[in-house]
Amino acid sequence: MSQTILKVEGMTCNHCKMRTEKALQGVSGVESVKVDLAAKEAVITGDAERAQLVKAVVDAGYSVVE
Ligand SMILES: [Cu+2]
Repeated sequence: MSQTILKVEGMTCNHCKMRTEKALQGVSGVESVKVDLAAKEAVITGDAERAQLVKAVVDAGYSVVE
């Protein structure tokens, strides 16, 4: 199992945080998700592909800084 850290831009409140978490949890292979709103960081564990994780965040309306 691996860990992926994404820098997420565009989240402004707790609602955004929950939206991002939900989107990431929906990606196949994801075991757990932790989003830190202040740090603009999402920590994902599991065997999901990074590209799929990025797509989920973008589809939710936010962006990922590579
Ligand atoms: Cu918000």
